[in-house]
Parts: sequence; structure tokens; C-alpha cells
Amino acid sequence: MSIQDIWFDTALCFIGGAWVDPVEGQTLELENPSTGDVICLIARGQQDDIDRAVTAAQDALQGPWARMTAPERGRILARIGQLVLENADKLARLEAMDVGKPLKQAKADALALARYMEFYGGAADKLHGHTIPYLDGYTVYTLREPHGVTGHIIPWNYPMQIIGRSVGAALAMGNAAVLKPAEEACLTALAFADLARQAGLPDGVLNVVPGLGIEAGAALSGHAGVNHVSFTGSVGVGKLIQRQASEHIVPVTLELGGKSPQLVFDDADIDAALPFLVNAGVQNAGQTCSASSRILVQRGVFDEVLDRMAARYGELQVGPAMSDLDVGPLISARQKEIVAGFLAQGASLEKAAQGQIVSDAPAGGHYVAPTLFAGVSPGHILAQEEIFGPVQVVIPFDDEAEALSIANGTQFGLVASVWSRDGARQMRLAKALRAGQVFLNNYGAGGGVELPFGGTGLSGHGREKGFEALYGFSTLKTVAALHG
Ligand code: TXE
Repeated sequence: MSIQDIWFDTALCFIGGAWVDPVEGQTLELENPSTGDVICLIARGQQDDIDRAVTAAQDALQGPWARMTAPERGRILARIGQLVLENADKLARLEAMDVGKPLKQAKADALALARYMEFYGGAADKLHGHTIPYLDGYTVYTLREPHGVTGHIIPWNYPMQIIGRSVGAALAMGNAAVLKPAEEACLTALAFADLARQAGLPDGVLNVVPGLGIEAGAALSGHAGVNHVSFTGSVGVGKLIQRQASEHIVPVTLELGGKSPQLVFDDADIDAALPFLVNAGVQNAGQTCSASSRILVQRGVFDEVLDRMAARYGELQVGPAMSDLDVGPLISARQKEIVAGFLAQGASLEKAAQGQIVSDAPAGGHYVAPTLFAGVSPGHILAQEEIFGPVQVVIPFDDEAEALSIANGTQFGLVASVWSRDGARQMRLAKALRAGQVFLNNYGAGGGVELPFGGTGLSGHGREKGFEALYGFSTLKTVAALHG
């Protein structure tokens, strides 16, 4: 199967409503992580292409987009959502081929993208300003306005979901966007632009420039014409982007991953917890910012939880995305090397269980057997650093205070969950856990698009998803009229 069978003839840049070659005419090879084969060539955008995209976005802000009412904007977003729904199977196949995620998981991402567009379509006219009682003779009110041009630099692990939550919210507030997808996976970003065009999004309101991080990415995050940058990716690049944005005093939203714990207490409903404990670690082959890579278990149920997790690991099947097994390949040889490095650091630990790579998995694919480590000390590198692969560590604890101290004992703060039947404990921990999201007796709440999402510490700052994102993608103007 080729991309021509699914969607495009070529993967160019989408700028000002048209498909264009990159100025310097260079391309990059896009790899299928399940096989190691080249899927197609994609545009290798550079500074000139980003310049063109930013200019197109600035022009769009002088055109019909700026005069459109919020409900009209919302209607276009909802139409994009409808087209995403109608094309969900095609989008899922494209994503499975490009990212290597099992087809079912790719389909869920496509449906989430549709939901984001519905949600932000409906939200476009709901964020209102206020009137403020003030001195006699004054009328004071606030206006919510778009930043202008928003830059979106996204990774390869969940392209559709991240486009939905960041581009969706930015467009709802009337910004014009320039999107730089990851060099490892950019096809659904381009397909999304195609659908947005079909839905009637005015030219230049969404521009997509594929390319390398150090070229197109850095050109976008450092561009003087960009008024807000939204970045999802590694901590190192997040720091660079924040530094660059500070040159122009531009606000940034950084979503940088984590080391998210699940706390399982003696009084937990283990049957209910079990699927969440494992899935949250191996979904998308563990390449998820909110992956739960640390499982903290109270000693009274430690053996039971470990045995049952290990049994589940033993059943996990790893293979090509199109075979739709439990776990697909990692995105690249580089990512596999990073994960192999972590596994080597765990060589002296107790390996509780491993999943199976199917025997007919293509030799060129980047497969890693999911691995569960037991009895890991909280300070071990495997319990401290983001691995971004299907690897989980199980850590014992004695009491609530120790669990909290281990849970909060990394530099990250993205997600945490508590499994316990004790309501007071749930409330205490919900307050004390250092995380942007706390889940009680679940993990991830089904990924609802309505739920604000973001982190603290090295996990970043700013919130995307939900209504909250609209504040970040807009700015507030205060108007004070003295009329006597
Ligand atoms: O991320 P990068 P990589 C973490 C995860 C993973 C590690 C490395 O731990 O193992 O990061 O992944 C663009 N200026 N996460 O190397 O490099 C790049 O082109 C501007 C967590 O893929 O941060 C891509 O579009 N942009 C994470 C995006 O940044 C630059 C998801 C992400 O790439 C740039 C991915 C630069 N100088 C990785 N350099 C999460 N939070 O979910 C790169 N980019």
C-alpha cells in the first residue's frame, strides 16, 4: 500500500491554501517504522518556506478570516470535524503506516481529532469578555482577541490528537496557524490541511511546512512574525524554544512529557485497575507523554499486582501496525537505540515479564519487547527518566506518605493516578500530587478532549485541551470608556 492509494500523490508544503514545493526543492525520506521501508519523499521545508507560511498567515489575518463572526468560524471547524469523521479510516491507515501505531489506536486518534474540531467549533463563540464596575462615568469591559499568527511544532507520537488540541483551539480563537509536523511523521498533518481546505477554511489560515526540527522548526519558533508558539516534544528542545521565544517576548505553551505514576493501595479494586496499569504503559509502544511508566504498589498487594501485570505482559503481542496487535514498533532506529540504552541500564534489575515480538515481524521494523521491571528503587534511572518505550517499573511502598514522596520525587509533573477505595485519601492525594492531571480510580479518563491538559516542572507549562486552551490561544484587551 502506498500513500497514493490512500490520499496524496506527493507530500509538499501547504501554504496560503495551495500545495507548493519547498523553495530549495529539497526532500526527506519518510520511513514506515513497521518495515523500515521508505513510504515517500516529503518536503524539507527551510527558513524561506517558514517565511512564506508566516506571511500567508499574516495575510489571512487581514482577509475574510478576521471579519468572520465567531459562530461562522465555529461552523467551519465543525465542518472540518465532519470531514475528519468521514475520512477516519483513511486517516487511520495513513497514521498507522507513518507512526507505526496499531490500526485501532490510529483510528481512535482520528476520532479524537474529529471530536476536537467539534468541541472547538462549538466553543468558538463561548469565551466572552467581562464588564467591570469602575469609577462613576466609566464603562469598562474586556475583549478576547487572537494572538495573531500561532506556530505549532508537534511531535510524531500523536500527530492527529496534538493537531486537534492545539490547532483546533488556536483557530477557534481566530488565530492563523503555521504547523511544523515532525520529520518522522507528517502525513496526517497534510491530510488535515487538505480536509480544512475542503471545509472552506480561508487560504492562509492553516499552513503546514514539513521539515527538520533544526531547520523548519527553529525557523518557526524564532520567527519575529509569530505571536505564540505551542510546542510538544522533548525537554531539551522545549528549553531552546522558550529561549528563542523570549527574544520576541512571545508566549509559549510547552508540553514536554513525564514520568507519570499510578499509586495502587491495599484497598484498591485490583480487577478494575489492572487494564489501566498495563495499557497506560504500553499504548502507542509507550511513546506517550502521559504514559504511566511508574507503578507504585503498597506492600500488601504488591505480589498480586506484580503477578497479574506480569501475566498480562506475557500475553502482549508486538508486530506491524497493520496487523493491529497490542503494540507496534517504535518510531525510528534512533528511538529504539534510546530505549535499548535504558534497558541496558536495567540489566541488573529483576525483569518480571516481557511481551512477544511476533515471529513474522519485518526485520527492518523497530520492534522492542515490552518489559516490566520489579522492585525498582525510586532513585534508579529507569524510575526517574522518560524512557518513551514500552517499559514500566513497579516500585513498592509502605504507606501514603511514602507513596506521595516517591510519586512527587521526579522532576516531571504531568499525570498521576490513585487506586484506592478511601475517599478521604483520594482527596488528600489529588491535592498533594505534583501533576497537571490526577485521575482517581482510572487513568486518562478516556482521553476526553474536554479535559484541560498540561504539566508542571519539566513537563512544561500552559494548558491545552478543553475550554482552558482558549485562554492560552487568546489575549485580553481592556477597554475603558469615559463618557461622563
Ligand atoms: O523530540 P524533539 P524527539 C521526548 C521523548 C523522546 C525524546 C526525543 O522522551 O524520547 O523527546 O524525541 C521539532 N527547534 N518526547 O527527538 O526533537 C521536531 O522537528 C524547533 C516527548 O522526536 O523534541 C519535532 O517536530 N523545533 C514528547 C518536535 O520538535 C525543533 C513527544 C519534537 O521533536 C527543534 C516527542 C528545534 N531546535 C518526544 N528540534 C511528548 N511530550 O509527548 C526539534 N524540533
